[in-house]
Amino acid sequence: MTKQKSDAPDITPFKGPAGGWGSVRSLAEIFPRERVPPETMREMVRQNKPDGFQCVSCAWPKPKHAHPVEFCEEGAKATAWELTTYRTTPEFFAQHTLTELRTWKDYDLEQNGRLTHPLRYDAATDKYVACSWEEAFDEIGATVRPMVPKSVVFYSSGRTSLEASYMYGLMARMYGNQNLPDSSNMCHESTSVGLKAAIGVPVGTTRLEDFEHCDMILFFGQNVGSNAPRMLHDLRSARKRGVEIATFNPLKERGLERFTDPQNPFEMATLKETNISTQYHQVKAGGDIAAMMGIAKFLVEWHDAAIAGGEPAVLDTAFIEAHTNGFEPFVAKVRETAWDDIERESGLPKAELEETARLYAKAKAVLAIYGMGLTQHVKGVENVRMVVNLLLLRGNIGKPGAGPTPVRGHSNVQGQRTVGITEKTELVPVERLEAQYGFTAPRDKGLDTVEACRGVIDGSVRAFIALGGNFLRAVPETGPMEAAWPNLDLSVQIATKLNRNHLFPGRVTYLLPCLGRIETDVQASGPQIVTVEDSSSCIHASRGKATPASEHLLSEPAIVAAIAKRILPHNPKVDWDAWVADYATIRDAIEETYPQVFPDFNNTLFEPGGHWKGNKASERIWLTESGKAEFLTPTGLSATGFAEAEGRFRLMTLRSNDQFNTTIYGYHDRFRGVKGTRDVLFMHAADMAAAGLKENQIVALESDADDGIVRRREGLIVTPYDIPRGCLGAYYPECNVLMPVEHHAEESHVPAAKSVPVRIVARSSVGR
Ligand SMILES: Nc1nc2c(c(=O)[nH]1)N[C@H]1C(S)=C(S)[C@@H](COP(=O)(O)OP(=O)(O)OC[C@H]3O[C@@H](n4cnc5c(=O)[nH]c(N)nc54)[C@H](O)[C@@H]3O)O[C@H]1N2
Ligand SMILES: Nc1nc2c(c(=O)[nH]1)N[C@H]1C(S)=C(S)[C@@H](COP(=O)(O)OP(=O)(O)OC[C@H]3O[C@@H](n4cnc5c(=O)[nH]c(N)nc54)[C@H](O)[C@@H]3O)O[C@H]1N2
Ligand SMILES: [Mo]
Repeated sequence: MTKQKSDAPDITPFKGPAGGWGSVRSLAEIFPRERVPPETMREMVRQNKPDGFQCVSCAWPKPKHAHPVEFCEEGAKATAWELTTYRTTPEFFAQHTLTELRTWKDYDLEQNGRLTHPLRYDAATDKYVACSWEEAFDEIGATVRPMVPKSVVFYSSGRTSLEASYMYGLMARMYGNQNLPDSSNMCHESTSVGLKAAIGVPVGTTRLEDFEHCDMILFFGQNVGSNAPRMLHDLRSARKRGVEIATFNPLKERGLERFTDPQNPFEMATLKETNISTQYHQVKAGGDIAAMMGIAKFLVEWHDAAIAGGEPAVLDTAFIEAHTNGFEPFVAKVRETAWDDIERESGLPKAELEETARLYAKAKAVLAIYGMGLTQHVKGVENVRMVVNLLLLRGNIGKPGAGPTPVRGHSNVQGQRTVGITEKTELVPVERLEAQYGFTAPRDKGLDTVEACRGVIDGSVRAFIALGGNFLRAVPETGPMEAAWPNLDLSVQIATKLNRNHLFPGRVTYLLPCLGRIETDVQASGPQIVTVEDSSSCIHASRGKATPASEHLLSEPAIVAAIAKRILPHNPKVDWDAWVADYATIRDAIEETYPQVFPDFNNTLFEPGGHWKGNKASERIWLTESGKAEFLTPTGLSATGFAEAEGRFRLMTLRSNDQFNTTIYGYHDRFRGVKGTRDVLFMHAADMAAAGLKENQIVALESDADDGIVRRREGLIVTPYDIPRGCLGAYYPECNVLMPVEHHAEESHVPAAKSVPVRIVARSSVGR
């Protein structure tokens, strides 16, 4: 394995559409890059099919009638990443200390290939050494059993199946805590909190069919071309029906502008493109509450005028009357908010907001699609509530073609919450679990991601077990977190590839390699399937058929069961071994705990398009305290949570088109024209001029959070870009070092990664 260099950067604007020949060329590079042989590539046609495996990339729903090849460029990358023929073996670890590996880049660590053996960290040599599974489980058990339950954290990343997640949550509760932070805590927790309070369900209310019934789409803060490319097909069909799409995003993201379907020979041959957004509003980072307030203000003004003039109403007063609560104070706030403030905070002229309001006022069914651009702010929950406010004004929830449509991240992140991966007691049927398994479940709230970080830093967290993910790299406050990690008494990482978190050992440290979802999982009763829930609450079976990367791998359910058996006293009501022998029995147990959500679970697994678990808000049944859908009066117009100050910028930490979260596939962000580097700082030319900066100049960013803590990211290449003034863009996770752990969404604790207060420190210049 040779390490890929990230120097020789080339940053030139990309002129092509999303999809198209660029995507085909990229696909042609992906499989050779991972040295995936042709017979393995055949796995690709089984991706996202009812009897195939569910893509390990994003959570976008899979259609009932799959395309012959139901995957996208990003899905292909994720598959090739898992099926790579590269291996990270005990021989590799014999040659490299962790001190040395910590100087490697994220890309090089994972590109080295799949982990093959269970490993124990040996402090004397500073190396991982192969060990037996029994040795690993026994020492983990012996370390965890005497610990204070509250000092142990059970993290999970949203790729893990419903089966493994259910067992994992149960294990934590039987052990005595709900310290179950997961990647959702860094992602759509603002949605789970915001939608639950507003409409009584923690998830979106729409399904793929709704794209066929909407006549307008509001699109906030989601980069569809890179992060959910299969949605481009749905957007394109909607556009072909004449659906208007009004997009709010500080950056002109290519997937939101133009798309050529790589699966359509005619489009490919003729270079035909579909324009996706019919309006594109480059809102300031953190300016969405203000923008939505502006739209609401037009609606209210037009409504008042219509009523006065005897014209038809603009607001859906019958719906508001019958179904909502809190309308009066919200509208009072809308009336009293000044246009000057709306324009300043959103960064958008009134005329642009009027364009969107005009469309919205006449649209009959509107989808509101959104992603991290709304959730990862200090006022992330208010952003989500504001989306609901807008929808409620015209009755756009609970009818075909209308409703909030959050785009979830990891392929099973929504499902994990459904089966008990949560730190919040009210989200779990504790009494049922107690009756089913004969134990007393903890009632104290557990640690979420932010609280787990605090605990690692202050030393109150003593053990950290991770079912997937790259926690240390994904969370804020990289410096203090890396410094504190070695103080842990136990660090256990269950993973498929080596990542940076694995290079920070605790006193006792194990790195346990598991099967990926695409691989065959054979247990005592034969080959197994697992299940996942997509963004639209549809549950799918997934059957892996590829040969496992190593004969020493165990499945996630097998690893969880083995740990559970070591850390818990014997309980005759939980037969961990029987569950591992036949995952259908885990699904029976899930059905017993959640009879309403999973009726007849084992017989609904292969429904085309997945089995919809239902959604009360989509039937206009509001499971809120008032029994109505709730308007929320926002507390202010800015979502950033910090004041403007001289020299202070709002940094958005972004994903490239060549990464999956902390997994870096390569150094090419095709849609943004970046090649050969990730050390880019996107900046407005006028801001560059005002700060006396030149293109390609190397600068550092420093945290400007007014908390006296020095946080610095060196070596960024200043790049003029079409971005609102006062805003900066740079890549995650390399910029997490700049994020204070206390800079998070107020109610949901999602780290506020889309408006990090920073200032620029100029260093030297470089030429091209
Ligand atoms: N290929 C690939 N697919 C992925 C992932 C991946 O890394 N790679 N990650 C997965 C996961 S876990 C998740 S959560 C999703 C993430 O997918 P997204 O939700 O698309 O997340 P980001 O890439 O962080 O980009 C957020 C978008 O919001 C915009 N934005 C930033 N700040 C604001 C703001 O204040 N207002 C508005 N309106 N927009 C703003 C940015 O310009 C960007 O276009 O994708 C999932 N799918
Ligand atoms: N600054 C900033 N920070 C962010 C974000 C941001 O936009 N900006 N986004 C946040 C979001 S939305 C998310 S979801 C988090 C992501 O946080 P995580 O979910 O913790 O991180 P990932 O990068 O998805 O995890 C990658 C690792 O998962 C392991 N893995 C892959 N497949 C499997 C598998 O099948 N089983 C197991 N056990 N392990 C596997 C591999 O070892 C790989 O190295 O990051 C968050 N952090
Ligand atoms: Mo995510």
